[in-house]
Amino acid sequence: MQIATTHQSTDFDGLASLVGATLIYPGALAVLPRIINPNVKAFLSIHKDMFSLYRTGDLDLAAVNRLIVVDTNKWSRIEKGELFRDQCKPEVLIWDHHDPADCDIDASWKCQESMGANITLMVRRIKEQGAQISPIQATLFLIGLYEDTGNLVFPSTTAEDAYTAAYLLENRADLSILRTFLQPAYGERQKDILFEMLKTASRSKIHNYSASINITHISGHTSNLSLVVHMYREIVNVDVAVGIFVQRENDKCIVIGRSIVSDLNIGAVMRSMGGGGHPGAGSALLKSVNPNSVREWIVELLKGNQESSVQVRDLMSSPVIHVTSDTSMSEVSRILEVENCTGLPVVDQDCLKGIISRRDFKKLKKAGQFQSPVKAFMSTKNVTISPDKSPMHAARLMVKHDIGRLPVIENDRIIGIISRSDAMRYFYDALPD
Ligand SMILES: [Mn+2]
Repeated sequence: MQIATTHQSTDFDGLASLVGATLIYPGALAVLPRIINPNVKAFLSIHKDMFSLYRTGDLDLAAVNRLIVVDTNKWSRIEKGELFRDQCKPEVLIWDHHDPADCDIDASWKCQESMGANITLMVRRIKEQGAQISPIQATLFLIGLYEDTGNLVFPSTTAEDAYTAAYLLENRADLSILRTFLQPAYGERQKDILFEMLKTASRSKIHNYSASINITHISGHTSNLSLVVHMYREIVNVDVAVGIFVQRENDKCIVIGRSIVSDLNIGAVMRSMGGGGHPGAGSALLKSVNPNSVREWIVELLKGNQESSVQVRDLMSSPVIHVTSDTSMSEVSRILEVENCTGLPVVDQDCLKGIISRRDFKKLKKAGQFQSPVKAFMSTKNVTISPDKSPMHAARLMVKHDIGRLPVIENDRIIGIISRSDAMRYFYDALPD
């Protein structure tokens, strides 16, 4: 007997991959774990008859000679994983899109590729085999794909994910059904907690990013707290939001974080606390802790381990094309022309005195003033940056002050200049080697 199975707390990508496996391996039985996500449960309560799904209890597991594992690479996430690993020992095949380095399953065949959704890998094979995908299957596959890629906007999304979405739409995936089930479970309970959090919301600065770490007391099981934190971050409008949910009755703290800046890696913070996650999202579960200490701990972790790998130092231009404070305005005008730039730093003995830009020329009233030194016209309220800051920080300063370049200052000396285009080049991955 061959069976396919997926991780516990099955999400749509897991269920889609499970159904996908039955198309790739006709004859394989799809075994659904006992614990599945609430929205998957809602989907199945309506679509149950459309898919033949089994539970581990329905089958004689000793008779399993081939196990197809989809959307996970760990024994611990598979129901009866130990039994398969230690006793039944079937031939194992893996289809997974998580980091292969985390894989602890010794499989005889693997398809492991980084992809936004696992179903993308499986649809590739289904297509090659020429198997038909029904509109209901296409809908389920697309829900899985959209859920794991955040509607194709998560950074892990690949071009192949997007092509696969198109292919599933060609196969008549139904977007209105998809919307019904992808709509997250934001109910009364989640709303109450969100409102509670907003009452005590505060913002602070960590490495020039905005952060909000909130402590809220909850009681009883609440699903979808991660959605609450996601909404909280958007409403409070911070780069990083962390919810510390205190459950008095069982002495637990559920910590859930969201970050939209790569310099503050939530996954790394949660791993330090014994949890896990991605750079943008993560969680941890702590027992017998004081929530205030947890908050301080998170602040320390966010401050400590987050050093942007690429710094302003790596992107700045140096040496700096500049003028000195007694350079005449006519000479400045000529240099701006020759260098084809809109502004220049004014530097005396490596010290920044000011910035002169094309718009400062409006201050010139009489033609004779062209012979006056630049120091009379330059602006002296200069926004600068230190070389160890991140490109994101530089970009924000430029947007905030509406300027096109930032002098880079170290030990009171100008050591370079970073322009808007330098920062943009970095964001578009054209970083010089
Ligand atoms: Mn997945």
